[in-house]
Amino acid sequence: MRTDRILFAGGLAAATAATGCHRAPKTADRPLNIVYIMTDDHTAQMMSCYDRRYASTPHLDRLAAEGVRFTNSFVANSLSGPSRACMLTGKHSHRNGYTDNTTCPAFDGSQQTFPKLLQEAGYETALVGKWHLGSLPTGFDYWEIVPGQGDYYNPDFIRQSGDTVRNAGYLTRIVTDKSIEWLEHGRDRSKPFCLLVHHKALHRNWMADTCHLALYEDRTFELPATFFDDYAGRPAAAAQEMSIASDHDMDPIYDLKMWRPDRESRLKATYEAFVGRMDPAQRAAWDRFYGPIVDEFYRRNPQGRERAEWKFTRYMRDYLKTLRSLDDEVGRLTDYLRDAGLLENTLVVYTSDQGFYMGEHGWFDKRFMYEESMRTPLVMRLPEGFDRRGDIDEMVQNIDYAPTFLELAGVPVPDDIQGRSLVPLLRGERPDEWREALYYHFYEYPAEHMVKRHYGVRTDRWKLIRFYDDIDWWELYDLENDPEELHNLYGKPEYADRQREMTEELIRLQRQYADTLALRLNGSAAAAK
Ligand code: SGN
Ligand code: CA
Repeated sequence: MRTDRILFAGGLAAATAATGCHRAPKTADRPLNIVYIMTDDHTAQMMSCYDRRYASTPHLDRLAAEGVRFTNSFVANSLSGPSRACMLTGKHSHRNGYTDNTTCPAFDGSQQTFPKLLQEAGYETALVGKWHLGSLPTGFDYWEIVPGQGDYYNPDFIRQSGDTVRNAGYLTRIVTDKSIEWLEHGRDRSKPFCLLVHHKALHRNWMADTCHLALYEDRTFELPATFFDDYAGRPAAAAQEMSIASDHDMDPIYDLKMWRPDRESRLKATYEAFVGRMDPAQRAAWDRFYGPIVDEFYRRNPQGRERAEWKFTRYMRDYLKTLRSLDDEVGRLTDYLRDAGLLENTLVVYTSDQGFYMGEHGWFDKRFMYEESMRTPLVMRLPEGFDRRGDIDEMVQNIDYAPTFLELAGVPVPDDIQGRSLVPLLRGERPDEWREALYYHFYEYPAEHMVKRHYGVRTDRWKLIRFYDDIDWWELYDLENDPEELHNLYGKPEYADRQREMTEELIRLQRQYADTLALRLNGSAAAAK
């Protein structure tokens, strides 16, 4: 690997020569900037450029309309910390060491990450918002992060000085304010920059800004066809604790704000801590809005199917209200970049740390390798010189961001990075040997939501999953004929050849990525079937 510093007077062109694979865009005399916006739990079903049923996200859609939309974008491990570690390192979880949010105390910040490599190459690097990796950020000239999951209202921020400071206001706005402040006044303008704007929104429990509380109250939403799934043939799906219908899993008080002094729940105290952060005006607006809904809920006290549907409606409305701030704030940041004359020379990326269930299979949350949570939205507004527009259909994964940013910056991609640079796709090339299969491995069990450990492989049409640990269970899906993944074909004689091919592909990827734990686990009798 080449680690020497690249000088930016003609740096991009120099790097082109060094790597031999970088056709310099029009702006070759100016290195490109990167603004990497990532949200939390924002799923493609709730982004109108992907799905028009529920949400309207004009500012996000505009990024896609002015750039590209990835139609097959996936994560390697559908959970916040692990997903962030994959994107920082360009490596699968078993290689970056951050496999889950509960047993991993801290991301090892001494390892190679793309911000560090950009910084070494002369970039100014910054991070604002959610980090969620236990340790403090490394590789950034400037950072300001929320502790853990952060708070929507009057959030604390940890600063580089080590101080924790409370900021008045609503988090999604504050993250944008701080980002713009750094772009305007904080950075060294003689250098290209890479800014990570990482929002807490739309993480549970979907607390909207007071100015958006009244929105969408007239909206109802068609239930997903699989809302009342019976999980036949899928014991791990049956064992999860992420059901909207269950008051244990989706708590009416905590998740849906149905707080009343005489009602108790597992998460009531957590909710009280959240609203306890509000100032009197915020709290008054909050209570004014939710008060009548709370009264009506306990008066009617819906049960069974009616209760599940009522919960789904409230969940969807709260999620949409919270999304409204996010879309507006992405618009505000993009406008700033345009007004400051930065947009033409900047790659703007928008993605989420994973997808999310909006009632499919009856669920909220993520974790599973099933489509809704393995997928993640990904759009990019491209800098001048990249003429690709519209959809990119190749399968891409969050381990690809690091090599993409490095190649765009003219920094050689180290050999141990497992992702692939998306730059050829952004240039409109159609590499014949693009990857044909994706690898996935989820580890957080036993833990909240009780999704069992599993790994698997996905091609454009087929998906093979193996759940392990306190279960040994395989699933095979035909995504073309069964996009909702309801019919487990594993073990059916007519699919024996397909099953063998997919098992071979799984082992091939585990070898390629050196997932030694999984390879060892494959040694069980089940794998040999
Ligand atoms: C919290 C949430 C969970 C969520 C995890 C992981 N519970 O623990 O619902 O699955 O985060 O989310 S809560 O009671 O704290 O809201 S992640 O996106 O950060 O991985
Ligand atoms: Ca998340």
